[in-house]
Amino acid sequence: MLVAATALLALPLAAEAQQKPSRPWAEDVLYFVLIDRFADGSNANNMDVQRDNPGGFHGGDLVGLTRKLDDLADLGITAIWINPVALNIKGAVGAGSFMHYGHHGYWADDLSKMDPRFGTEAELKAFVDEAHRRGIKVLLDIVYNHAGYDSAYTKRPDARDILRTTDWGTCKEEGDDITMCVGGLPDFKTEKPEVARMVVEKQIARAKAAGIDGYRLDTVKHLTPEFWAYHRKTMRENFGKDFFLLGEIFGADYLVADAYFERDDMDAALDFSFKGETLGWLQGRGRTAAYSRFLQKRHKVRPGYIMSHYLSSHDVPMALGELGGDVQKFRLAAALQMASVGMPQIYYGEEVARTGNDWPSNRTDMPWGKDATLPGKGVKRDDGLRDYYKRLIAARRANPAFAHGDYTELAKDGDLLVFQRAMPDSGNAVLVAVNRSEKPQSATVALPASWAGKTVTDALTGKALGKAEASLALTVDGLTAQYLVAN
Ligand SMILES: [Ca+2]
Ligand SMILES: [Ca+2]
Repeated sequence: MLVAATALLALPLAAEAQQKPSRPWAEDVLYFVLIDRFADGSNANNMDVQRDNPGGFHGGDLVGLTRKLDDLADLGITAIWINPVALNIKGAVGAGSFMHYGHHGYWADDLSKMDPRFGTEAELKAFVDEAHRRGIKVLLDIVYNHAGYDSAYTKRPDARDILRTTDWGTCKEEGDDITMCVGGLPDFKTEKPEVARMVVEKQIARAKAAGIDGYRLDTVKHLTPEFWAYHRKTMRENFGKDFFLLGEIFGADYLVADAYFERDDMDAALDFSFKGETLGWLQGRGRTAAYSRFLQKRHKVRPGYIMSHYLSSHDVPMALGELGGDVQKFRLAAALQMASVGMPQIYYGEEVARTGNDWPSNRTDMPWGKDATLPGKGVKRDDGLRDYYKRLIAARRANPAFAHGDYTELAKDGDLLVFQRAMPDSGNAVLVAVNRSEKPQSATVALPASWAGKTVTDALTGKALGKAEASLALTVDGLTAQYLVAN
């Protein structure tokens, strides 16, 4: 019944482009979707679907994703990053039972066309309009650095002028960062202005027609600073000054990303440091004081720029898998993520305990449980974890101190970390307490002066802890996080 109702609701297309959400990017909670693995909304675009092959196409598309927007709005996320949608190669890499196809969108065959497996340009626009109607922004993933294996580019008469490639459409992984073939993928010679224009301009019309809010930029460190300067200028000319650019500078933390921010090449970068530090601390590696110092240092990001911190992605093992399936510890990781400065990024399905670990199992189907949506129909999911994520996200959105506040360490001895996120100007403050041990831990912490006379409440449970005084004797249960607020 639920499925039939949502299918009907998604049918009428928005008559006009919806107004873009005006929320500052620093306040967004991002959700990253691999379209092929999320929701199959149309059989008509299913070609070569092999749901038993972890490297195959599983049939998900933009129509299916659009039908799930109410579900994502209910989770509380405010922006969605979708994988590249340019036409991908038809062939596969690999042999036997594991043939790896371009189901992820990163192996372009023709940048000027859209991959029909994901949908049509009209369906992309309908998805963006419906997202905007719910206050959700859309980031489109864009690859400028390389083409897919054995793509149509390799077969062009001028292939050697535009690509580092061989006749068989792959390339040795050698050279420097700029000229190497990442993963053996033929490298576009983007240091040539005409090639830079080709890869950039072929993708503008589609994004413009759809009303996309910004790009997630792939393989940033494999293109030159001159390319990124040209790119920023071209984006602003075409989309206006607010078009958001989130770069994947592989391995970067705020220090590495700063060279790009200093030149204003982009607005934000993926934070490759958060996951390892956080899982390491939760697994008992390293002292609480050192982890607290790490969280504090993340605030040193250049003002006006954003680091987007994740726990899992399509390029790294799933965090829950790395924690050995320990959902309680994973909850603590999510609580730390939502309490930290930057743009938290949820990788599809980790909010319902999607199973998987390292590639290719980090790209499994979105678990839909009893919902009849393919390809993840019948796949077990943890709705209790989703409820927990809803509470984390709601608390983050209700308290601007999470996005904008400073960081003050309050307790860092043993296994209990307590810190304050506060905005001195507005008075909004949150105390975050996370206990990584299995036993209850206690600490006495100072409370913000602005809390005097108010009731201290744990925003995650709704439980009142009493009237605020100058300090609070806090006890946190084993493997538990608290977000203390005053009201
Ligand atoms: Ca489909
Ligand atoms: Ca390159």
